[in-house]
Amino acid sequence: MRPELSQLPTAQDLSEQILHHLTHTQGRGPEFATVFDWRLAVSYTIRDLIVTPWMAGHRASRDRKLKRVYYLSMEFLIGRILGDAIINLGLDAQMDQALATLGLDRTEILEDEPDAALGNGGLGRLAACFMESLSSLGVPAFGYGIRYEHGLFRQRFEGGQQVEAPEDWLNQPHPWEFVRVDYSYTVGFKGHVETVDGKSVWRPGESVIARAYDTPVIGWEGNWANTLRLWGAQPTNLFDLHRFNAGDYAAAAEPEALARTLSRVLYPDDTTESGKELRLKQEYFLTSAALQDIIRRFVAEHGEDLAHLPDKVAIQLNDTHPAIAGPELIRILMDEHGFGFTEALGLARRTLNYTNHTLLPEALERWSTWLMGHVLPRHLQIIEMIDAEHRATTGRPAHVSILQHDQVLMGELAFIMAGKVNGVSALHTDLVRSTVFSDLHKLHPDRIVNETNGVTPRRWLRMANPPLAKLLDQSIGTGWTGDLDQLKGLEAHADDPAFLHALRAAKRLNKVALSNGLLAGLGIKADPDAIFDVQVKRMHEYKRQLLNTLEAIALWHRIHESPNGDWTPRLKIFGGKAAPGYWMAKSIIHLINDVAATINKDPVTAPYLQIAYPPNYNVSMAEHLIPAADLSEQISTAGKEASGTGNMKFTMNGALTIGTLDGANVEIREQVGPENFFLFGLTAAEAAAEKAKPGHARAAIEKSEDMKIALQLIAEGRFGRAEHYFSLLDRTWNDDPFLVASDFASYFACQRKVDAAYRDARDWDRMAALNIARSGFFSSDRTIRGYMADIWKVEAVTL
Ligand code: NTF
Repeated sequence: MRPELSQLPTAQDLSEQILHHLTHTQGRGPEFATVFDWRLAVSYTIRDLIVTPWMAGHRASRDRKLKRVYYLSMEFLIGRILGDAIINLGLDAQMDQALATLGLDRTEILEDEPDAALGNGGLGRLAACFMESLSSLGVPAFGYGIRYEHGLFRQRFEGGQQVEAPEDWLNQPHPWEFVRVDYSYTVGFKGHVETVDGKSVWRPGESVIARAYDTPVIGWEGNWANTLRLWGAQPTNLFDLHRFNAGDYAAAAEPEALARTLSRVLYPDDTTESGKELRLKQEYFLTSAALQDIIRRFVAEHGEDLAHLPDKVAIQLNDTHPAIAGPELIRILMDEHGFGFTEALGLARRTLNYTNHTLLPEALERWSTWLMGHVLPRHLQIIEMIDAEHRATTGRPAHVSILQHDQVLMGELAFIMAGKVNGVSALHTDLVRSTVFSDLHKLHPDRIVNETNGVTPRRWLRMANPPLAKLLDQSIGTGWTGDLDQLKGLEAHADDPAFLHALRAAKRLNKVALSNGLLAGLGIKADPDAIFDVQVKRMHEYKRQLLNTLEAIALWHRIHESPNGDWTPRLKIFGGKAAPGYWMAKSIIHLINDVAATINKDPVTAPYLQIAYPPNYNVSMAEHLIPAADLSEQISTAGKEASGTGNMKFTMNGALTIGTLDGANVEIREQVGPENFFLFGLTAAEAAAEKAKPGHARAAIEKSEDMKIALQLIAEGRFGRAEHYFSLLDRTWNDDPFLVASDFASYFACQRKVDAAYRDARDWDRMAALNIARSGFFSSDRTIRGYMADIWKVEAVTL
């Protein structure tokens, strides 16, 4: 335990500070204060405590001239901040006491905070876990992103169908951020390139101001805090006074409206590239502001000579979204600092690194050359120079290049401009080497490295699962929170009936709490002794929520055939949003809701099978669902899920996985042992071969009576109108690109093994204990250490 812990505020200090902020920051007396006022007062109290280590860290990094990590990401899916900050500061008990003396309800206060939903799914949540681990390890780092006024849309269901509404987390004061009016940068777009004294000069045709909003991210034990710096767009001229005075108020406000659209909304799509000019502008807005800020800080600390940039700066590009950083850094070095092209290129490559998060071809960003030239004319020239240089130095033939078919391939650009390129699980990295980037890998065999994803155990175990955290503390001590490998110590308890009993009791508490929530929210009466079988993630065909749904239908049908059979009760829980324009994913949502509506009111099957699909799945909901899960559904078509991180959270929380050999499932199974993992389905290689067979879907359906019946029941209109599902059925019979049919029989059989295993409580609990004990590898602390050693070459600070 750190020495300063004794200097932490007492419960009384905290309650005094809360009252102080209530009065002096919120301007409210306790007698008039709402939950919101109290929550803000509590947040400011906690923020005050973060500021001290935060500033100390900044000073230390600056004074010691340390190398820093800069994580550029279009998404940071942070969720709520307050609960996590209290825990990381080690103030859990004191705060509980303080709130109790003030007569406040802790849960009510914590749940009043809106989720900061500045991301879609895995990529954005990984960035948030990384920020927390960077602080927990004491690595000097900045996260750079966009301060979207509207995060990911809110989802509700009408007639079983997804309806989207705007999210408005900034419609109320956000107590965690500090606005930095002095850190504002101009970001240009469009215009033309001139040659002045033999040098290229870009004259942008439009510009906006990027203004910094800083949120400190406190690490475990409160020793270090890094900054998440989000850029908000501001107009260069607030409004057109001339037009205003002429009475044209709408037109007068145009410059402001135009600028603000840049940071208005998060693109609600994670796995398809979007060909929108606004999206390209957002990407450049983030990148340009971040690079200007990085260079300003470098010059302030190390002087004007940017030749040393790679010694002090490691930039990580989270997917291709900020890949324009390559040409932008070269532009700054050449056009603004007088470097030659080759030298600028070399410096940029030693500074930049790129993480690939998906192999799905539709997700690999590409921009039309026309659009790139229109929005960023100078960058297009530089991209052409990068491409020419690369082909000249590697002998790469002209038909494979960054610019192909009038498009700029951002993956190629990111790869060519990166010192290191990493995949996010062992399997994914192998596939990055052998598929999307196979020819670049041959030219640069040392460039691709693997860094298997991880998640922060502070949020996903200590905070989300208090009953389990308490049991772990009692069984192996508290050290696991900062050193997840210590969970290994649990193996010694895996055969101890008292421990297993306590483990079951902890899980049951979570299941009861969730059941109460489902009853209140959805009217579903869940049996806490049923298997809680959970699939939560973005809705996407490759993740195969359809496979899970068809299994439910087939099971329902089988129970009907022998209602007196020995069935294991199961509650299937789904959660997830579909991209608003992704028709097929929306159709699957509709189907799940229709199937749930029919099955849940069937008195014959009700004791054995229920389906719950709470709307608006987000980080906070995940914190409730994951700790209550017995079974984690990780059933993507092998070769499609780059890693998965939800799979790791479930494992840590003692859920067993039913899964394919995909993404990090492979490593989870290796770690926990194949006997503690429910494996089914084709491997990545088998899946690729299967897809190549003509008529694979129909052939597989014909072989599985259960699948055939499930499809038949949908086609008969047993779950809402059949015509809603004609396209879905047609696609499943005739195309089935994600091999639902080919894996169905294996999945169905595996689920029956799960049923049988769950009936042996003792053995199930033992498997759950071993899953927890062997999940230490999936801490994002381990991942960050990997990036530090293999990619960034930075060290943690000891204060
Ligand atoms: C996601 N990619 C992958 O689909 C997940 O498997 C992975 O765990 C996370 O990244 C984090 O690495 C994306 O969200 C995107 F946008 F790249 F498709």
